[in-house]
Amino acid sequence: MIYDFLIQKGSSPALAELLVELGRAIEEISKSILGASTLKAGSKNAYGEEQIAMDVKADEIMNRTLSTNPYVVTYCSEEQDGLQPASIDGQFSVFHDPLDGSSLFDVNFSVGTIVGIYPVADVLGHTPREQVAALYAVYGPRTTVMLSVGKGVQEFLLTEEGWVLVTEEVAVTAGKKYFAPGNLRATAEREDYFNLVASFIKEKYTLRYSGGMVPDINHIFKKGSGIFMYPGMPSAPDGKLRLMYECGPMAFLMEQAGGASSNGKSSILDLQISSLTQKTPVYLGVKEEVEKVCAAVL
Ligand code: P6P
Repeated sequence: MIYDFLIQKGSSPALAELLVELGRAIEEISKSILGASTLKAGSKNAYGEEQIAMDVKADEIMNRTLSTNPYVVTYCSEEQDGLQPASIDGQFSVFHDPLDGSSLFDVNFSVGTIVGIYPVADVLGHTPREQVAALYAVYGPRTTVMLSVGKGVQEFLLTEEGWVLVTEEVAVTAGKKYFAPGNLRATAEREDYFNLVASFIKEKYTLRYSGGMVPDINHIFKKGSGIFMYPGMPSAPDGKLRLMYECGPMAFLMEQAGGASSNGKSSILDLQISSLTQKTPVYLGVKEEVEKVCAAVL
């Protein structure tokens, strides 16, 4: 019983119940993906980006779950513009990217859902270190979830009988050398990033990059080793990935698994939240690799 496991891990009953509900939402998204259209929905998200039908469907499933949950006071989807009210007596604000990597959906690459949960109604001025839980789901050949309630990282598998715990202690320590160099375009504008990527190539690192943040980082968690990079560049100094919906939850999970996160200068978890749409350069993975990257990038 996932609820009992979460309580044993130190989760409050309210948080455990919320996470069980999120598990049901992820199960519904997973089933919806099986026969989903890859066509555009004819709508745009809060940033004016074209949506596919599955973007809209996943967003609707997540928002329906959050808007009716008694423990959620506010929630915000990366697809929408601004905090949405839920239950006035709720204690958590929830941020989610309902279908990360949807540009890869038509080519049938793995995509994911990312969630960060805060114990405050208004996160502005707070930091991602204050998250009480973070998770992501990978919709691949199998549907799995990586979750932390602040006591390490656990992995769950969706089966016909429901969710089962498959890994009780996910650890990112060291091992085979993998690298996931996002935003390679930046090497044309940044000699430091060009030289860093070249150093990984010269040291015969194995490339593991699909263009989907969730499967690319899941590879690091499952192999226990690797480095994911998505730097900024002069034309986009803060890069592309958003603190609330992608980098904050992933940094929480990575540091809970013994890895490290950075924006090039400090832990992602210590960045002050000044906007719900703020972006940040992001480096995630084995501590030594993150330290190497921070020493190399200007
Ligand atoms: P690029 C997917 O669109 C995404 O938001 C992340 O999942 C991924 O890490 C990144 O963008 C990939 O960006 O520039 O390689 O297409």
